[in-house]
Amino acid sequence: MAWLICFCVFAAVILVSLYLRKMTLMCVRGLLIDDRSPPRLPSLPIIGSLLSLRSDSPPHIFFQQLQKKYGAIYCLTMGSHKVLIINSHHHAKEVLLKKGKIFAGRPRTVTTDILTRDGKDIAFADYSVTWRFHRKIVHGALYMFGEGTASIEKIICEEARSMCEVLANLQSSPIDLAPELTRAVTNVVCALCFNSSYKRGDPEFEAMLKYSQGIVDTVAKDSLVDIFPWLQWFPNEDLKILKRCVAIRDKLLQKKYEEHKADYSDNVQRDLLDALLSAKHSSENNNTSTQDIGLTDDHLLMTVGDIFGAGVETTTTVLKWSIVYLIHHPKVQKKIQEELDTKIGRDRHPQLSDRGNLPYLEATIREVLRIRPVSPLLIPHVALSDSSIGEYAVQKGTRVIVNLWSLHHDEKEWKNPELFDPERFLDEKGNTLCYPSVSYLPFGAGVRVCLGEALAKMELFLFLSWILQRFTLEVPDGQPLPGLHGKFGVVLQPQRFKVNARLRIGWEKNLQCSEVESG
Ligand code: PLO
Repeated sequence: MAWLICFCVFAAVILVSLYLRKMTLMCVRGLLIDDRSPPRLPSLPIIGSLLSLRSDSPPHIFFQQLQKKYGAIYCLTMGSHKVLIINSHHHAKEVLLKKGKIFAGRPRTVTTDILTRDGKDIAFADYSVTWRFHRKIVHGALYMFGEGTASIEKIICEEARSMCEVLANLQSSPIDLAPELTRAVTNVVCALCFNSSYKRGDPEFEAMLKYSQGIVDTVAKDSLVDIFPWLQWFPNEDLKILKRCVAIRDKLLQKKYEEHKADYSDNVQRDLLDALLSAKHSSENNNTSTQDIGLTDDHLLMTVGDIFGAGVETTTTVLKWSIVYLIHHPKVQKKIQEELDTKIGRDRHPQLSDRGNLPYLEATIREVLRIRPVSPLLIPHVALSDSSIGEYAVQKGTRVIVNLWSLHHDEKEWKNPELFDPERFLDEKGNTLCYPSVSYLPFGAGVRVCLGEALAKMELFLFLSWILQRFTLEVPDGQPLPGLHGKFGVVLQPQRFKVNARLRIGWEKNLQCSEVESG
């Protein structure tokens, strides 16, 4: 009996001491974690920080304003997800570059899952072996059919020529340039992805314009349904639009896919889709399961859809913003034209080899990308393991939003950040390009950096130089200047506006011969 009592006392002592040890450890850890947690917005069960996020400003501007109260890095809760908002370039570079692999995850959301068949694309797919493999193929193919070839310059110039012809024929009537710009940019991406192009008024192109806008308006903009996924089971007009637009896009992609499969040959690779098909065939020949490696039909279609969608919407948006700012700043426009007149003249069209000779135009493109970044909040990242940012601990699964808008409008980094001033990217003499601040990441950085950066820069340079060599863009008489705020979404688009594209003196006759000559 005595030994039983002894045993019970002994066991009780052990249990109590173990319990106390665990409690002490938890307290210490809790203290440590709390100490190392960034400032936090108030949060309630279920709805999270929603009440503190009510604002008339779009998210990128509101997040920038919240810095005054919470500092450059703070956290909030969206539904059940912890979200960190990064507003400084130090922290942004730690997330994107230094710890790029740790923060390379992507959240799954209702709208992006609809767009990408549950993350079978590149931009919105989570980090995985499949994702890495796809990115590598696309990277190679983009180089093979775009950046790395002379033919892409020819394609862009041909589209620029056709666009200028349309503008010349619409003299003295105010026009919405958006459809023409979009067609030109679409045809470049179409050549790259599908080795095809669209003529003006092609019904398939008109359908594409519509579905793409529907997707931009409804996908990945932190709508309530992405925060509270259970809302998808209630009537939701945006989700209906998104599903309808995605269905139209998928039909179009499927058609291109079938056409490519029908006349595919192992010996000729015509475009990105052929490059993907070739990778699929070689893995099938090697008896590797396409399921395992992620080369299913769904993966191929979603990847092409991504490149096509990104290629069209991003470059078109930057071109539109460039025109908005050029109309607001006629002096900048005039300076670019003077540069074009002296360095190129009227006897030939601009070429990629002129890029180094037109610093003022390049500086203007950099300034547009600074003042109106295409994607002001980038696409959210997710921590794939426990880590840290600056002095703060970050737990696995935390979502991280890099507010590019704050980086590009940081008063400590940029003089008068609200001012449109291309000269900030030029040295004192105005001849040499420079970066006055490191707080500048228009294409993101690191593991998830934009795949189309080089192509986009070529297109922006060629389209803008062709247009400004021939035309002066002005706001039509009696019309207000286009708005500068834009519409927040997965890309920050300017509101619709009309312009007069007036042929410059001396170009009335010159246009024809310069168009025919290939340079
Ligand atoms: C644009 C509308 C298209 O129909 C589908 C599409 C695919 C890829 C997306 C793109 C949209 C918007 C811009 C995105 C791109 C992937 C990378 C790019 C989000 C939604 C940016 C800016 O990160």
